[in-house]
Amino acid sequence: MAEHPDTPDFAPLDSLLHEERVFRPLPETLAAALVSPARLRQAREQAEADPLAFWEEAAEELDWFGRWDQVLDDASPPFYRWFPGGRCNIVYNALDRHIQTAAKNRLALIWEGEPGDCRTLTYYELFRHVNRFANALKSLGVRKGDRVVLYMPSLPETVIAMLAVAKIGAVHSLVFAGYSAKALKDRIDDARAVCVITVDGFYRNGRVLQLKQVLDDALLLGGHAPETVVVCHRAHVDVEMQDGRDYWYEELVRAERPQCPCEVMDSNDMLFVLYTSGATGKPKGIVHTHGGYMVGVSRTFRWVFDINPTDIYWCTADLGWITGHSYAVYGPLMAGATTVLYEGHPLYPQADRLWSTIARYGVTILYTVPTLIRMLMRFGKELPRKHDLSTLRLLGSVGEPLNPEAWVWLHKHIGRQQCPLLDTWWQTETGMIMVSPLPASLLKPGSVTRPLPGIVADVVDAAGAPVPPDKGGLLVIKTPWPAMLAGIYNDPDRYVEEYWSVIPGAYLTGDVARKDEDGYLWMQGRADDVLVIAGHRIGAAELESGLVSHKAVAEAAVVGVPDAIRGEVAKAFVILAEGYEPASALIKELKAHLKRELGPVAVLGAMEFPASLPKTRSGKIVRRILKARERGEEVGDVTGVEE
Ligand code: 6R9
Repeated sequence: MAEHPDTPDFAPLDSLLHEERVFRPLPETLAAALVSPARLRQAREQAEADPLAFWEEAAEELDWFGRWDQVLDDASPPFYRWFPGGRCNIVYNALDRHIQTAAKNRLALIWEGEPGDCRTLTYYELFRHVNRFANALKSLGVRKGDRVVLYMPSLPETVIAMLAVAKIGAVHSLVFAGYSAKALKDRIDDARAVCVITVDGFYRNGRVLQLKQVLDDALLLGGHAPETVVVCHRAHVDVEMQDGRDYWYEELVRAERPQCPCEVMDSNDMLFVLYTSGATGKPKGIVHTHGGYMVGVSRTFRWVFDINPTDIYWCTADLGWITGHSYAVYGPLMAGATTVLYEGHPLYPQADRLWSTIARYGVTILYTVPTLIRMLMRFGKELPRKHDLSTLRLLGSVGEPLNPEAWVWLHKHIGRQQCPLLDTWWQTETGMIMVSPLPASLLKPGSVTRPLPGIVADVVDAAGAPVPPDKGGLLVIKTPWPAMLAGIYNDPDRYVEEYWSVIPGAYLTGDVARKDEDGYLWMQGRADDVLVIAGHRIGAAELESGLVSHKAVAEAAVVGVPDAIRGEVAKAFVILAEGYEPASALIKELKAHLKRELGPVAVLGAMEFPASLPKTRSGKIVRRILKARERGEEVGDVTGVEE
């Protein structure tokens, strides 16, 4: 999602949000934590003194076919290469090695379809499915290095296909099932995919979405033509199959053997390309490789989620999002954990689907997104109370700033004030969680706390100088990390330009944040969304947080609109909570509330009450659409936008 901020004159931001609440870990949490505060302190010291030894130790927890020559090759920055010379395959760590241990018969996957059907797969079963499909792909002529596009929703076959593609050394590229034919075509073109895997149709919000049909439409648009198309049965709707190009998944795998060795990859061989929806139209393919990615994801998954064999872990992210890749598939499988997957809409058929699902499977760890939490808050605390959520022991959030009110609600009403709530900051490009508490950390609602050990992040001004505490600035990463992107597919110049050129020597995240006196980070939104009101720079996230802290507001998006006197004023798009109607008294009240919360600078201009906000499938508000509309400008690429 990261967009490059075109703000070379970037000055520090004012911070308006002041949150004083602090939550200490319970003694029992501290006692049980995989990473105790003492261990965390030691890890930070070690990582600071010798970062390469720190990451090398993490690499040694995984299985390799051949040891690396070096931990990090930094001879030609920013093209860093982690564990060069190392021989490995991430799938070996996610599957093959578990087959030789007690994990063999453990559940790898619990999958629930939107209509309520359920399937489970043990590690051994998943292993056999993956091997069969890996062999089938080879029979179709897919080779090491070939790109395979997966246009699929969250299904067991999607996980099987990801792992099968990676196992034979090919490169997967998932495209959200929900993207249009045009968006799909652009991605097939850019990746020059030899094969596309899809399904006949799937269930979303009570309807069947006919994916094969969309793929047919995409391929009719011309451009690069894949040699083969594989179609899985899901919704059992009629589809057209083109002779010699289209094959049914079930027929392909039937005759294949359930054994298939992992292709031996170099650490820096490509694992996947994942496209982020840029503002400019041209899709940007973020490249991740086997070695560094597996080390970074494995380490962060185990440390942050404190995983143990009895956990039932549910990451609600769609598999087509980086969160689905790293923390619904690769992270949990490398840890030998049980991961829950859900096909459909989180509020279908009712608003308590999330809560009933947790109860049904005894979910112990829930990793989800702020937009869903805010949506569920709207339905009140009675709804979760109807379900047994007592199995939960950890809560996680990702994707957007989690405002303090939503944080406290989740912690109190879902987490019984006992479950640590981990707000994790990271990006498609970072591949792994970068800034996050661990279960034993002291928590402040609304803060992503501190960079994980081994991660050197800072808040700087346009010249790259650190800004004083409590001022906002550009969030940058100052040293390479294992799961970092290897580049942009087929576009090395764009990689250098967008991420490494604005602040020399540092990776530009495109986000703005402030650091408090304790070194805790508070995300203020995207640099592109910063408002300049009467000379004050304010992050959109703070204004939005101020608004949603009012009980009438379920969700809010704030953008700057030009103003003759103040330069810019804030315009708010507000979704009201149940039982509230837009009225001039309420508008007045909300404006006053914002000033009370954030101070006199927080001047709201107009307010609108749309039926919904433009969002990506991963739940991010796409403010640039609102902004462009306000300014009468071109909206640009909207392929990633769902609602
Ligand atoms: C994993 C993911 C990345 C952008 C990122 C930032 C926003 C992610 C956040 C957060 C505040 C958090 N973001 N986590 N903002 N607090 N905990 O979301 O990847 O889709 O590439 O988006 O999402 O703006 O730069 P991606």
